[in-house]
Amino acid sequence: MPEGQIVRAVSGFYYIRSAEGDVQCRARGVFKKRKQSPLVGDMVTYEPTDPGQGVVTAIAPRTSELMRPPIANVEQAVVVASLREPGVQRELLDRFLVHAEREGLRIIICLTKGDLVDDSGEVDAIRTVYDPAGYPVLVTSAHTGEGVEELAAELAGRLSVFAGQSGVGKSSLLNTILPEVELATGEVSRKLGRGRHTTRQVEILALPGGGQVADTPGFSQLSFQQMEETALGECFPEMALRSPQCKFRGCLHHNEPRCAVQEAVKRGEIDEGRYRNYLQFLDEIREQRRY
Ligand SMILES: Nc1nc2c(ncn2[C@@H]2O[C@H](COP(=O)(O)OP(=O)(O)OP(=O)(O)O)[C@@H](O)[C@H]2O)c(=O)[nH]1
Ligand SMILES: [Mg+2]
Ligand SMILES: [Zn+2]
Repeated sequence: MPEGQIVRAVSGFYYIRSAEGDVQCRARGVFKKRKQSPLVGDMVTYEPTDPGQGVVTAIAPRTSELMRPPIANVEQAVVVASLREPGVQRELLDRFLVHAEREGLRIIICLTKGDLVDDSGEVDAIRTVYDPAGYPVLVTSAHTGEGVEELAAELAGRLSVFAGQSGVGKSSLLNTILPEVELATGEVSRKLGRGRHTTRQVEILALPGGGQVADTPGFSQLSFQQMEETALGECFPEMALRSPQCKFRGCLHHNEPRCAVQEAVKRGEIDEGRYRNYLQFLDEIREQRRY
């Protein structure tokens, strides 16, 4: 039976790209019974029915899986945040970073709308926070083309996902990288100061030089279901690096004595804002486990 990759999903239909061409499929009922659902990015086997149509019969094991945005098998996450309209939301950024780390993804932080800020102080401050975690920070502008070539080079040859709040300019940036596609973009609401959820579906697009990139709908909430307390620290690279020096194995870096992470925060080697977000997430995970 033929195989292919799900590149888009719309209300129960899966659009599959395969050597045979593009095929529109439904999923076999058995997936629903198993509470399994195909995701964009899945490599699947399908059974052709009519020309250009078929039924998904099997899903290959995933190398990674994100629930928000929902996509499988990505290798790299481009975490998109805008410097203005709306400004960078550090907490949401850190939330997504945890999920991307958990899936072992390569990560790039992409700051958009660089044309709206004149001094570099703000960007430098963000770099100071994320350098110790090992995340490259790229500044881009869909209006001036700043950083676009650099970003395109990072996308080459792999499957990446653009993820971030609504209105930060994910689709606009992809339009500058992929001039032959015309993704819809939407104004940021002046009144609410946020985007209007213009992109409604996850869609995988082919890059001209090889590789693929997925545009996704913006999100503003992200929870930590099915995450263990002890796994959280592993998703903050600058903390994971130091935890072997903590006195206690399984240290949660909260109020344990002789904790290398808390000491590094005090010395200013770990950003305080990152650490605060870590504690906030730890609290949320504990709350969830209570039920
Ligand atoms: N000044 C400036 N505005 C930009 C830039 N990139 C995007 N915008 C504007 O930001 C608004 C939102 O852009 P979109 O590309 O639709 O944002 P998005 O992240 O795809 O939003 P959703 O699809 O809702 O998740 C639009 O009005 C764009 O014109 C930029 O580099 N500079
Ligand atoms: Mg969009
Ligand atoms: Zn510790």
